[in-house]
Amino acid sequence: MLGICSRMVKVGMAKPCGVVKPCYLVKPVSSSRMTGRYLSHQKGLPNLPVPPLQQTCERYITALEPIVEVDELTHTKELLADFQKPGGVGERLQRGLESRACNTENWLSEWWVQVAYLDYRLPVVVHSSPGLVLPRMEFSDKQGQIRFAAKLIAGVLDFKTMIDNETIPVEYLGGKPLCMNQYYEVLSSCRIPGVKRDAVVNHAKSSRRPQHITVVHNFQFFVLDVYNSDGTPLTADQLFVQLDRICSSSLQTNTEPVGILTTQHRDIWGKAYINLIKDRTNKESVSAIQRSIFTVCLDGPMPQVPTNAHRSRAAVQMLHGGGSPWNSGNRWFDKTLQFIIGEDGTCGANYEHAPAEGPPIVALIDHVVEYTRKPEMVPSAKVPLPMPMPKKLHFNITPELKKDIEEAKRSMNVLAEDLDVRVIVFNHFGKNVPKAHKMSPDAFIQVALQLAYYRMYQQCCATYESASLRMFRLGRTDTIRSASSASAAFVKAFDDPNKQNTEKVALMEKAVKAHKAYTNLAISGQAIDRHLLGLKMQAAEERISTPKVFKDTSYAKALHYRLSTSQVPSKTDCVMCFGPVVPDGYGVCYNPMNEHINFAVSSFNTCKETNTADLAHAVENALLDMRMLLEQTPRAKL
Ligand code: COA
Ligand code: HC5
Repeated sequence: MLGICSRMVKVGMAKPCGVVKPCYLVKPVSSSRMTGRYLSHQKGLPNLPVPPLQQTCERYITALEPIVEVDELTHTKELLADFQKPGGVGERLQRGLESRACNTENWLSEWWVQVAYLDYRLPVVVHSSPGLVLPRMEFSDKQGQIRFAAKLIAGVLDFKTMIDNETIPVEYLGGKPLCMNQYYEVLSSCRIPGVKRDAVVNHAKSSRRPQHITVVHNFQFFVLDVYNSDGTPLTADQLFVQLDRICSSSLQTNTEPVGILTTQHRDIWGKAYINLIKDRTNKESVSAIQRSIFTVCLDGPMPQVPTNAHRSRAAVQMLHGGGSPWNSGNRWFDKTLQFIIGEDGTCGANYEHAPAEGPPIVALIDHVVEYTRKPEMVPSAKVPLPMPMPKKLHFNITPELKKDIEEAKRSMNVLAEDLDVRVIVFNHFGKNVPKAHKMSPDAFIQVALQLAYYRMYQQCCATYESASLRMFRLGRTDTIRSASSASAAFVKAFDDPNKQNTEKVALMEKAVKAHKAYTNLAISGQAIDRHLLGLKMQAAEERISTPKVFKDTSYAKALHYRLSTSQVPSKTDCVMCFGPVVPDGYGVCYNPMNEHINFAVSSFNTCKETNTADLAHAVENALLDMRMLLEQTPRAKL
């Protein structure tokens, strides 16, 4: 079994004191609090390996076969032969990487966070930060909204106790324990914009641990202390009182929604940020948001849509807020974790991706949802401690900042218009059917995606699926390349009337097995993408010119992921969503449950070649047709 699962093995978590330093912190904060058991768990994890050079070169060629032209492949083979010849540049870079691996906790993580996130300059909104849509809750007015928000906050604080006590259950993948560092990075942290490169700060480990969250309502920000003076967390009832006070004191919509600045292109926001924090009040307000444990967005309405489009509208709300007339200004998108709650029962989250992958966020949310479903506690007889009024955060908006805000609104609205995101619930089957046919459900879904794409475009495309590297200390992700020669052979044969069903089934089995094999090598640190990135980064580090293999059209094609996909499983019946990573591509996130699969599919309206609804429909048909083929075809005994 290879699903990420947690076993109730309590492992005390220790402060990453130097040994397990979160490498993407710009200014590492003091590291004296965590104790031994977390450290010994982390220390016991293997180091991320550097795969053999020749293996990566061979696997790279194999991966290119279904996605580049024959002459491009021939050319790339020549470049690779030169790259890996004895005494060549490849060997030198490989040695450099191996020595980096000996001298760091993880040779890749810091580079990855820089390249994938902090140096990436498109807005985090849609382009980087995922949204998470929870099932619609049973409330439909302001009181219901804040009652639910109060419970949710209490649930997050309950989870935080496990973080503070260092008792998050260790998770396992394929029977191996996983790195737990990401759990310690998602609360009390925030991205900080820079003019050329961003940074992430985490205040959870500072000596003055943050005691407050931020709440946004009608585009106005408030600081809400969530601990009583005796150190106990505020109860849901106390939180309700405080949220009610916040809402009553922010009945008017703020006409200068400073939060919208965080939706901007990062260079533009980086410049505006310098201006913004020149003012002392602004600087203090921004700092309060950055330091807060997390943010709660109490949203206003969203545009009316038919009932069957509610989940898709919720995906829009979680990804970007719907544009400036709706809720995009009711956010601080740099905040690592924002919980979003509408008045109509819609709820979910948006998270800034740099500090962590989806699974830790989902584990936190699963816990919170379970917590909110517990029957209401009878208010304790104890007289509640007096609570200070939540503090409103003030901003002084100069004419220049006003211009920046207007510009941010315009860009956000263009992006909101451009994104077409749809949530579909595939109700016919879930993991049960592939399992009954002795196939990996994830591989089955990925092969179906390949079939769907091929049917729409009569070609295969470079496809990305996230693979967890958390078996290794400070591991993040590598790429599973779902378009393989085996998947190409299957999708080409599927609608070919000259092929027998038995042959199609054999090709399907081969494709599914090839995918599972790639998955297994990816999660064990033997995939190609992060290694190739590492070799390229090592060349930059050693100040030698970028080797030709990385300037090659094949490399560009290999990285142009028209299908960017990710499986994010959860206990709760929810769905994660993200945007495409190329202008002419799709984002596909799915949550396979036992008897159904939740999908979120996205693409850009400005691209004439893509269509979200068509791909979603094609995926449903591919899944159904693959099942039909299996059911109609007697298989040889395995
Ligand atoms: N026959 C029967 N059952 C099978 C099977 C087979 N041939 N192969 C797998 N299964 C079962 C598994 O035992 C597992 O059972 P469970 O439901 O009881 O857990 C289930 O099917 C799912 O396995 P599979 O579909 O193969 O996928 P996986 O759970 O191993 O996940 C990845 C694959 C790639 C998603 C996973 O390895 C991973 O890396 N996840 C992290 C991704 C991530 O980080 N995403 C977010 C990025 S921000
Ligand atoms: C709430 C979870 C959303 C999943 C986000 C995700 O899969 O991000 C991928 C991260 C990675 O390193 O593979 C990137 N991707 C969205 C481009 C697939």
